[in-house]
Amino acid sequence: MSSRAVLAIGANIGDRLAALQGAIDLLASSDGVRVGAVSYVYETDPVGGPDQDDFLNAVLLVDTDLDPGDLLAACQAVEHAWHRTRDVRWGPRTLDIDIIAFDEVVSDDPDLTLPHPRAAQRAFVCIPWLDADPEARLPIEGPVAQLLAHLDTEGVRRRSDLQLVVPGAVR
Ligand code: A4P
Ligand code: MG
Repeated sequence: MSSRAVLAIGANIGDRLAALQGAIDLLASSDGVRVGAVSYVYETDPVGGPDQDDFLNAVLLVDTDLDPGDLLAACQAVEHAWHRTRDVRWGPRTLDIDIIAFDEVVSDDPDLTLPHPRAAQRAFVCIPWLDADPEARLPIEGPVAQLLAHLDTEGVRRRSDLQLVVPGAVR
């Protein structure tokens, strides 16, 4: 049986748009992963971590036959393909892929915490998630539109000049 997962992608080094598009392309070609809706692209002020450049962020919905752990492994393989290094927590990165939610799964496993523990506080996740799914709900927390009403959205700017494409999707 197929599951629905919500993935947040972000990049703030190098060709950021190419990294986000590359993530979509590689995920779409991963066994057991089908990419559905993709949000608009947002330029976002960095949250936490050292002084660093702005991010591009987006959210995608995927249908998957994988279990959560195998989906995380697939995401990490895609990060690795973009030469992601892990030097500084919350530091700059060529590509970050977080699993925001996986069906209604709730887990406090530090290797895969579901839903993502910081998603509800992050406008750079909630705003694009609502593009991809206006009815989005975060397990435990509730409707994403209600969460967003309490967040500072100033640092999240839509880049209408940039567009992500789902391979094979009819436009
Ligand atoms: N991990 C646990 N739960 C999850 C999950 N739901 N999805 C584990 C993905 N990974 C999860 O992640 C560290 C470990 O988290 C992994 O080994 C995995 O098993 P990482 O990607 O290696 O390191 P990280 O991303 O630096 O740490 P973390 O805690 O995931 O950071 P966040 O919360 O992802 O924050 N500002 C803007 N504007 N835009 C951003 O995209 N991103 C971050 C990173 C900070 N500030 C940002 C942005
Ligand atoms: Mg991460």
